[in-house]
Amino acid sequence: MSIASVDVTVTSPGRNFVTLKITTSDGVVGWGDATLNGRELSVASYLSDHLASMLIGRDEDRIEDTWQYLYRGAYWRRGPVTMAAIAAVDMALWDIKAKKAGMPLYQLLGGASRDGVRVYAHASGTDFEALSNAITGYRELGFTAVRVQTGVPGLGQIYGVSAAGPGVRYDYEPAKRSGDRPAEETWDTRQYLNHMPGIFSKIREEFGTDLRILHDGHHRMSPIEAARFAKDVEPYDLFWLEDATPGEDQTALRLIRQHSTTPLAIGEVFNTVYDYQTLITERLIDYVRSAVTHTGGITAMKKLLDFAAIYGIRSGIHGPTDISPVGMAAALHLDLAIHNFGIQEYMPHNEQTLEVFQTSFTFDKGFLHPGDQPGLGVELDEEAAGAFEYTKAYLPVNRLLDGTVHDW
Ligand code: CS2
Ligand code: MG
Repeated sequence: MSIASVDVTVTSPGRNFVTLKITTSDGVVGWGDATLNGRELSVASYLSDHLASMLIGRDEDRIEDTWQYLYRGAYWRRGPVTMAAIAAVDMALWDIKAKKAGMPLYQLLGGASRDGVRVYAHASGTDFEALSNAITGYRELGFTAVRVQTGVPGLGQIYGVSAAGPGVRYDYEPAKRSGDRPAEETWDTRQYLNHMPGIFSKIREEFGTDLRILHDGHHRMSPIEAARFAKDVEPYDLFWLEDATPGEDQTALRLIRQHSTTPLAIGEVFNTVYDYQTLITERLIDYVRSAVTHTGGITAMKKLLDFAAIYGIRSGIHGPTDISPVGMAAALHLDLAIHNFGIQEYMPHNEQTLEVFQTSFTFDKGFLHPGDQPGLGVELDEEAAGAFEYTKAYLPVNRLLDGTVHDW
């Protein structure tokens, strides 16, 4: 058998997604997520204009060889666009292999190492009252872990903070439909540094010590600011502090480690194991944050997590709404199988998205399970997808009070 056709679908049921479909010569279909928030069309073109023709006629069972062919053979390596395209091909081929074997993908990855995958929700609010309502709401849904983000007095809308009032589901869309230009937001690290420790203190007072609290710094602190923040929040026992400082300079995290034992997570903007090499071998992080969709797929992610396991580092796979249900399912199969599982991010997709993607993963009392359908367990309804046209949408640009473009 061989790969007979390769198709790319760009659809926008409330937000943009890119999905790859690979069909074999005897009609087995595999799906891959190629969604790169704000740069979706770049990945769609990389797949349609460059990779599709190279894949036709290849043996669909040779997943490792195809991965190496697309990575090493491309000459131009790494980067989010390339690795999202390779990831989509890889996911689709694993989906096909598991369907042909008649088993859920996690069985091909070594079988289940746990009964379910602990997930965390995004609780946010413009002030503590709204944040507290959001935490309460997610706890009532059975979540045992929440990422907490809140407004900072004096600053306007901050990314990652739901603008919905009390009583409305507290999540946010990671990309705004703002025409040809991203929206802009204002930031001031000093106000943030002075405000957040008090918020964590109030959360612990109100919700006790069992609740796992995560927080995302979105790369906005300098290394020394991140070191101060990580030290200041130590008493509140965070499950992790994410993206405390820009991670391209991996050695910057040495400074944070020197000052604090707050667990660190980084990597949602990384796309190969090389982005982690110092972080992992020097144990500068505790959780690997990459998305399967942005890191070359299941083949690459399994190798990265096995490498991290040697150093006592666990998974914290990225799972926002700008990872499609296909990418989420790929994460869940890995989460269920690997030994060094940490936690899985879970921002539930909206109703329109779940009309387009037929999913089989299930949520129960704070845990997800990928299901036991053969393959990934997600199918794209191409007809439903056709009803939602691509619409430009971008993450906001972040500026300091004096107008300087700031880290994101
Ligand atoms: C966030 C995301 O999920 C997270 O940890 O950082 O909202 C992230 O900013 C977006 O997924 C980027 O597209
Ligand atoms: Mg993040």
